Amino acid sequence: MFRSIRDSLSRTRQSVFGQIVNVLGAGEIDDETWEDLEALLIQADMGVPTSMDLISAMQERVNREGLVTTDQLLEAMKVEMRSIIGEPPTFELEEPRQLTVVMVVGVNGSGKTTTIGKLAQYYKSRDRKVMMAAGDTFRAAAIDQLRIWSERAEVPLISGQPGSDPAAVAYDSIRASRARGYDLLFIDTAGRLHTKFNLMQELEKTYHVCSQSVHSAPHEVLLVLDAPTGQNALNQATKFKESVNVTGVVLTKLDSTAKGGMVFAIYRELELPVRFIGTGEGIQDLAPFDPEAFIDGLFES
Ligand SMILES: Nc1nc2c(ncn2[C@@H]2O[C@H](COP(=O)(O)OP(=O)(O)O)[C@@H](O)[C@H]2O)c(=O)[nH]1
Ligand SMILES: [Mg+2]
Repeated sequence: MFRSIRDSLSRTRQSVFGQIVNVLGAGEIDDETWEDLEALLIQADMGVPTSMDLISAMQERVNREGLVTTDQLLEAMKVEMRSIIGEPPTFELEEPRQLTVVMVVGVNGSGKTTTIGKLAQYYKSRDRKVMMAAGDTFRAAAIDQLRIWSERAEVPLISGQPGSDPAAVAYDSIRASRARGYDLLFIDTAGRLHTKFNLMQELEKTYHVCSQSVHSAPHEVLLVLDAPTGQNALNQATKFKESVNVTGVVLTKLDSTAKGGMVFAIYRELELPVRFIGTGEGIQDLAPFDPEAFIDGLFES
């Protein structure tokens, strides 16, 4: 697991955080050092407010504690990064109950369907009885794609006809999970609709069906964000948050970008916990988010 987070951060480490180590080790800390640091953090997609907060927290420590060596500065940065992440709220997905319903939302191409395949495999291997629902009914190909993942993970799939009502598929899948004794249901959703439908309204309908059918469902609404799209992904996230009660983030494609700093913007700006990281296109390429491993992975060479 550690290796997987570490490997997926190699681009971030090489391009940005490696330079941060150089800046911190370049000699006396002056205004230019802080400016260079801030530029690098923004380049890593930490976002302006989060980067500025981190810099001022570090400046305060440098002044108060008289930090000078590269090691001291790096350690201070890691501690401040860790405090941005804080302690996550309870992960409802992993709490014991008869049936846990998880909606997976996000724009097209962010990695929802792939992530459901990976999550199904991950939790199946942890002795959960997993089922999937093909709630992206607007494209026949989306249903087929989830079917392939359900076969790979060897978990059952509930689907409807292409073009059918996604909320009805959600309803059917909840009934099927109950009837067949499954305890973890992942519902895939559309990321873009034909123009006559409103995506957020459709998601709200599915959300409503879940909450009407199972006590306090959906227990998690996981928002899948595509790390390479950076600030754009953060803007989308705000829209999803306004519409459904998003409870956590899966950050995908961290293996293909240098923008690992996004994790901190997700915590600080969106106030959402990151639950998993996508580290590739295969079924095993998923790592539970571990703050210490993540932060260490940004710096270690
Ligand atoms: N490199 C990489 N590619 C990913 C990852 N997650 C998903 N993808 C790819 O992103 C593309 C879109 O994924 P898909 O699951 O269809 O997205 P959806 O439209 O949100 O359901 C596919 O080509 C996936 O293989 C990841 O963690 N790393
Ligand atoms: Mg999909």
